[in-house]
Amino acid sequence: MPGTLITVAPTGAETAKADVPQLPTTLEELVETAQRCEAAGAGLVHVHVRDSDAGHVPTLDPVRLRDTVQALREATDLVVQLSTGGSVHDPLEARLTVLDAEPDSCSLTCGTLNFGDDVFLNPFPFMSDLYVQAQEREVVPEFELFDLGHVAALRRLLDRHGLPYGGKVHVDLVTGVPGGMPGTVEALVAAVQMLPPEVTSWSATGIGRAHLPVAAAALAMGGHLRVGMEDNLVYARGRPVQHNAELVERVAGLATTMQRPPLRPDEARELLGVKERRSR
Ligand code: KMH
Ligand code: ZN
Repeated sequence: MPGTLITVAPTGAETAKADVPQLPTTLEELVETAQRCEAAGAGLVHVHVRDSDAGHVPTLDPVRLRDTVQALREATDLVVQLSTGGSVHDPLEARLTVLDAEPDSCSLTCGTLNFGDDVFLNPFPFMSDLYVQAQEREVVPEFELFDLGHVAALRRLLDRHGLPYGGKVHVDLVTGVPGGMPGTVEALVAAVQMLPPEVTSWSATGIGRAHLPVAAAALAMGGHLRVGMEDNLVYARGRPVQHNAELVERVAGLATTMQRPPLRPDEARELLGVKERRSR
């Protein structure tokens, strides 16, 4: 069985810096986090950018996005994935412009869902536009599947537009969002059983306290892992996460125990079929 791709999602768009000061939101904090997570076993960083001049709110500012990709590429070998989900308040048009920053990879959510008390909007025409533009720009999408209907929508997308750039199809099964599939082993098994045959690798995310059982189940089923403060702020009962690297270290240990040690960034690049954009 192959090793384990560990994705770290260090920031997200939902948590306020004022509530969680250890959340990495500045460029310096993000780079330091990426370096420590790489050393702990991460192969990919899933990035949401914040505007540190304006209360650390989520932003899709093109200059900040480009600077962030460049800084992470210079400081680490991690696969750099930009979120095209942004925050629930970002307009669809702005979310498409994320590709202008030329990341290695971009997230692509395969359907609309309730997201807590909000709605995370992903109509099929938007998914199609994003997918085709990613193909044209040679950016590898990671399909974010929050529900079983999203698995079916991925099949529709692949039928209509063919394979992504690089020929690999990597999905992340996101469980435990209020409005999506629950963070249970049963939901994970159902989603994995429905994956289209084109899927070459999958990872799983459990939101909040689901992150550990979902990680353990994913490892046992041959899947890869995503952890990070975007998804979970509690390391153990009564003990907040102090740094994203703690979460990476813990699942890297679990993966190693399961005889599926963390993939190095170059192995992650091969797994996902990303284009070589580093100048070193
Ligand atoms: N922040 C959520 C609304 C993604 O990064 O593509 C969407 C999200 C998914 O986090
Ligand atoms: Zn995200």
